[in-house]
Amino acid sequence: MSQGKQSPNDTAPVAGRRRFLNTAALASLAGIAACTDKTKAASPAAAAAPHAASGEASATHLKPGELDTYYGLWSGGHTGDMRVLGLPSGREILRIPCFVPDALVGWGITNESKKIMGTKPDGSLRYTVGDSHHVHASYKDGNYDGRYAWINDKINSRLARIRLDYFVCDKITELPNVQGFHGIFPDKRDPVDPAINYTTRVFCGAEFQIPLPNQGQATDKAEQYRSMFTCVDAETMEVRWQVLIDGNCDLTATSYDGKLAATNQYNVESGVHFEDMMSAERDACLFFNIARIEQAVKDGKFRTIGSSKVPVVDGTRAANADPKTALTAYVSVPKNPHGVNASPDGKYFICAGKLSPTGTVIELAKVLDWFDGKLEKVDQAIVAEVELGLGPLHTAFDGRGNGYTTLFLDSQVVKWNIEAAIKFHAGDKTAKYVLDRIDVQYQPGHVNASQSETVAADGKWLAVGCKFSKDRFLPVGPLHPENEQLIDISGEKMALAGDHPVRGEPHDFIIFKRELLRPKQVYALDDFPLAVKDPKESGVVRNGRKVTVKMTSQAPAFSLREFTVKKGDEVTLILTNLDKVEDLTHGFAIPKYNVNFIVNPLETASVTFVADQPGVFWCYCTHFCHALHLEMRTRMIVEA
Ligand code: RUQ
Ligand code: CUA
Ligand code: CA
Repeated sequence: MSQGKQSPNDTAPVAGRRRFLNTAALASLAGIAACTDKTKAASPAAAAAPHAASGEASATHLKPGELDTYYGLWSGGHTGDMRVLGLPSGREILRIPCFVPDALVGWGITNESKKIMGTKPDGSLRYTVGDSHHVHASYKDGNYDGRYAWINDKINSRLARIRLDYFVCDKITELPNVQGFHGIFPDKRDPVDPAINYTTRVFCGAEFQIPLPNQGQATDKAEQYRSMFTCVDAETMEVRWQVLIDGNCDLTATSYDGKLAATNQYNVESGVHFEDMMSAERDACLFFNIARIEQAVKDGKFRTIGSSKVPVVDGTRAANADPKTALTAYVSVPKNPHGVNASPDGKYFICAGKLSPTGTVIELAKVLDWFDGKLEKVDQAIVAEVELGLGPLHTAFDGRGNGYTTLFLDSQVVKWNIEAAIKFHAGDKTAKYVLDRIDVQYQPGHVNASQSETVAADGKWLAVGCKFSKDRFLPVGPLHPENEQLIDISGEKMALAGDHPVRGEPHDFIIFKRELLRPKQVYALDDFPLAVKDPKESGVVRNGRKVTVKMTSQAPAFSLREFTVKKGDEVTLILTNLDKVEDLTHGFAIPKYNVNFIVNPLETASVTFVADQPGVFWCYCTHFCHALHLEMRTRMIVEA
């Protein structure tokens, strides 16, 4: 379809090679893009006049002491954490460890964090690597409600939840029977009960197809490799159900009425080799009818796979040909799409083309019509398929009817009007849908705007995750930072407002108004079952070879000056920080025992270790807390 289209009335005529990318062209372009700047020269819009900065852009430079107006929650990529940025300044304020140990807070060291991360029978961490991609937060009435954020780990198929009152990870769930867990999105309300106008589910797409169950059988039979779409309960974090599908899942979006979730599919071919995944001209955007799936699970129309107890319903094409009973609908979109995003007016999902230079607009009301038997073919839900540029990946929104799509190969963001694109697609060739293009530095992946996928999209700021920074920062050897750029989108023209180096490698992020969160700055003592509530409770309690050491901290001292254990004891040390003052954190390090963690105001944390080395060990406070911080120590004596 895209090949038959006339070029839009863009800044320059669309050259033939821009119409469609075959595999070879993509490979060569990607090569060029990654190592030189030739893509800029090849791009017609790159020659356009530089964009004038508008007044808003200077707001990125906050005066000392001024606070940002937006929070940004960023994925940390393979550092396996979530990062909190203040915007528009771009300052990194916090890293929240989830999937990977963290040396500052003792994540993966304390018993509490190990329990969340998951351990092997010997007590060691099950995983110490992660690859976090996607960050989304819980909704109420179509806007963020400040309860939770979620982030995925692609390597080990884990979903982590962050409490947005304390900015800590409180639960991690590993999805069964999937690999390459990529896109996530919370639902925005319940499809059936109108009273439930907030997030109760998180949907998770699995990118890689694997033999099911994956126990070593039939590994050579590619036709038996399958992928699944998973629903996790937002409160309990238990897996509710899975849908067996044809093809694979990449990214995920949800509708504002709670009725639909979708995933873009780049491998409908179910290829196990690179070339096979690009053999079909079109792939799909796969829709899930949430109410029907939940009903099928209730009615017992499911099976289970392997040792997992999770209900698996059948979402394959063959089983869902009748719209009246279908759980799924496969909408055909051009070759190897990436990114599916929900417009803030609730009407459309946008699929970016990746190997096709197009954006596809799918009207959700029409998808629902198909499920109701009122639309003959589900592909009729496509209301636009228009050219945007080379390598479209992700789309953000300004709440004024415009989409902002990253063009990986063109190193640009293109601003386009969705209703104009629909008119153009319907035959009105005078409809000018491309409104602006801006060069970014360089090769952008994710893009998101302030409040973008909420009903409160405000069209102020656009952040662009540039995968290559090349010459934008002081050279620091072969590993370059990535460049998170900030663009002012409040005017008609986009204006570049700032470069921000970030450690590799964030993928997705969300940006929202600071008023939506009310973080707590001090813990509640009673929230910790092990809390040592009074310094008088401090001491050493022996139970055979198991020893419990209870201690409190109050600047500048620990409640015990020393404590004694015997070589070979299994020691559990519990530390409660009784300081109630905001920002008064203590650390606790034990030399030679690989122990270091912190306790924030009124927090309790514990560690367990075997006292296998006799001697005197000065346990000291690692977090600067007081003028006598250096003196804040206790002695662990391990008797031979
Ligand atoms: S996907 S750009 Cu996870 Cu686009 Cu990273
Ligand atoms: Cu307590 Cu430093
Ligand atoms: Ca494909």
